[in-house]
Parts: sequence; C-alpha cells; structure tokens
Amino acid sequence: MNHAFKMKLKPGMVEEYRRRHDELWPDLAEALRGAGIYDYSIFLDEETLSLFAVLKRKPGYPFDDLPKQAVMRRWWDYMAPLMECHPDNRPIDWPLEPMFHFD
Ligand code: RM4
Repeated sequence: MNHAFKMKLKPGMVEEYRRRHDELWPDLAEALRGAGIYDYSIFLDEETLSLFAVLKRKPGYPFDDLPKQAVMRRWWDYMAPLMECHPDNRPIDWPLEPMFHFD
C-alpha cells in the first residue's frame, strides 16, 4: 500500500535536514519498520521547500500508533526547528492524491 504526503522545510534548513536523515536514529528506524513502513523516500522541491514523502505500508501493522511512540515524539521535537510544525511539534502534513501508478 502506497502512502504519500507533503511537509514543509523552513528556509536555510536543507543541508541540516539531509544530514539528520542520513544519520537516522536506529530506534526510529525500528519504530518505522514496526509500523509496517518500508521503501520510504522524501523528496525536496527546492523552489517551494516542500518535502514530498512517499512510503509503502504493510497491511495489518499499527501505522496509526506511530505518533504515540516516544521515539517518534523525540524525533519530531528534534526536527521541529527545521520544519513547519503544529504547536506540539508534529510536522504539518498535507495529503497527496494518487494520480498515476506504473508498476
Ligand atoms: C521527517 C518527519 C517525518 C518522519 C521522517 C523520518 O522529517 O519527521 O514525520 O517520518 O522524518
């Protein structure tokens, strides 16, 4: 199952955003896997600083529980200075509508 959404970077944060994801915490990677997530990519549109996230989800995994996990909240707190966020540091995300798929 494919899932895609958009987030937004704050100006001047591109390199730091990339660096932090290059060094993704192992316990966060484990939490993502435990939520059934795999093949997860984030693309940047440099013009608008929009981040397009595309991931695959294994059915039957507790994807919706991820925001409740301590490691996810810690990561969001860590990333909040770099991204457009809600007051609780959750990144603001906009859903993306599937328009085409070629397999
Ligand atoms: C992003 C954002 C997302 C998270 C990825 C790993 O910057 O925090 O919520 O899934 O990192």
